[in-house]
Amino acid sequence: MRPGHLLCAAVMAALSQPATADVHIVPRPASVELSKGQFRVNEDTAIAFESGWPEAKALAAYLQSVLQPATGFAFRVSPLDKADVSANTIVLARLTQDAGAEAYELQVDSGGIRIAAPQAAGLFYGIQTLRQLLPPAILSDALVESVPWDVACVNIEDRPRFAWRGMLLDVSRHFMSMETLKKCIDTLALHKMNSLQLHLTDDQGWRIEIKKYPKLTEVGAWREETVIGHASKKPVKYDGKRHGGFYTQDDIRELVAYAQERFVNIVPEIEMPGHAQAAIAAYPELGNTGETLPVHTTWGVNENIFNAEESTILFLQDVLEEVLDLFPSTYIHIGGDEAVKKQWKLSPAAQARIKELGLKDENELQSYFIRRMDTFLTERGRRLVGWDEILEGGLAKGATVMSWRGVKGGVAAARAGHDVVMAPNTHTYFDYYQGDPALEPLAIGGNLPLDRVYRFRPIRSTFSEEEAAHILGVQGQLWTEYIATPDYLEYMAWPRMCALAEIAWTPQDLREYADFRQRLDTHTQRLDAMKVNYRKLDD
Ligand code: TNX
Repeated sequence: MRPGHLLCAAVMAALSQPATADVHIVPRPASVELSKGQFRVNEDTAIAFESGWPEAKALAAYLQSVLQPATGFAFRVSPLDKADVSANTIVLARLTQDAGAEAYELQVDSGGIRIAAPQAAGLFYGIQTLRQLLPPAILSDALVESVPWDVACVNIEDRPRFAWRGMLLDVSRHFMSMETLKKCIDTLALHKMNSLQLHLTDDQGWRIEIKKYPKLTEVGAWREETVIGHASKKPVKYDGKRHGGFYTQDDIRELVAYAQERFVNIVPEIEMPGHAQAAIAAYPELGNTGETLPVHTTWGVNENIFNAEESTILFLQDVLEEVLDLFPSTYIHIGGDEAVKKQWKLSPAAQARIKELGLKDENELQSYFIRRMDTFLTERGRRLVGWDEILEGGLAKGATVMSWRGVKGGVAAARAGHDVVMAPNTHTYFDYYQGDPALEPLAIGGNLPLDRVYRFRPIRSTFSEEEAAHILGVQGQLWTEYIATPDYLEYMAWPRMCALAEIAWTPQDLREYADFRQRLDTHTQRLDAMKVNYRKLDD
């Protein structure tokens, strides 16, 4: 037998444990032991939480709130020391051994259910697994009658592979409602995803209220019209309809709190120095030409970038100051991609600035710009993250790199000692087609079917242990040039985000496409119950 066959046999043995024979959890847990029998949730089932653990109390209420709508049962909630836990109880308990911040154990026997974790996040993920052990209809927000709410007897020990399990949502190209964002957070949480990067600013719209600079939203949040069809198709046609919207600071606070309750960290992205036309439309002095520009109405890389004057750097730091007040995230994304240097090359002011600072060229000016933001954020206890272009011209040590132009930038960054989030357009751009373009709704281009996403390996076999430790995780991107509605957003996101969740969570040696694909047949019933408009599976 060739070595390949041996490896294959070992993987097959792992995959054929009874584990996934009857439980179809996505992402697949690290360890599942299935035994005979089941526990039936009924109108007398109670919930008990570890006494003196306020987060467990809050999660008991959360568990009650997710089990009630479909079952119609009350689920009495009480602390463990007061509860009669002899039978018919779902217990949320503290696990004393240090299994990791997000780890949990879940045991089901015919008498009851016990979820235990060292920290609250683990309890939350145990609850998500429990929701998937119940019949898919449990995820319905309306009463579902005559379903036996049975849970198979099982012993699960689980923890994530990566700490950064993310999705990017571009709310600049198309504004998305609070309701859409909340549903998105709920769906991510079910998949144990823990990071949502909001791409809040770009050429086509500025989407966050900044008190000090009201024109950013008064002017920058609205564009006169939007290109129809693919932007590369000439002649370009426009719809003549004003598009826009923004999140007030109260909206942002509400959203951050909603996400926190679901263990999702929102990473704000404020783009600089490129992708800046909406901001320049609001405050022309931020640009290089003095020209008054409109908020951009078509797609593509744009040469209108911020100038690098001290006043502009301070303006953007004022913006970040308000952003930091709203978002508790350690990581703050400053963009950094696709900053075309043409205007800096032509601008006498930019050239004078390069001289004054003793820099070599425009790349070093970008690097200076980013370093200023890095120092600003670091002084405030935060960490800068940016697209892989921030490596060009040198990068401050503490900065984190998001690798989008394939994995090359990420590999180089990890080698240079930076933390990395893998977000390559080769495997994680969910704005790309997922089937034959002739049969799919209009997308930006590309070809990224589900199985290709699934096969992505964030850690290369050539990485040293130290380099591998710099890979924080993975992120799936939803750029929304061609995604104008919540339905289409869900169509592009799911089930590809299910595949990404499994890359992010499941040990590599338990990942196998055929096994995943089989579980998806059950899992899509859950998405149906949640009314998520996922793309139907190919056979
Ligand atoms: C490149 S990815 C961009 C975005 C576009 C996306 C479309 C990145 C850092 N920049 O501005 O929306 O391609 O796929």
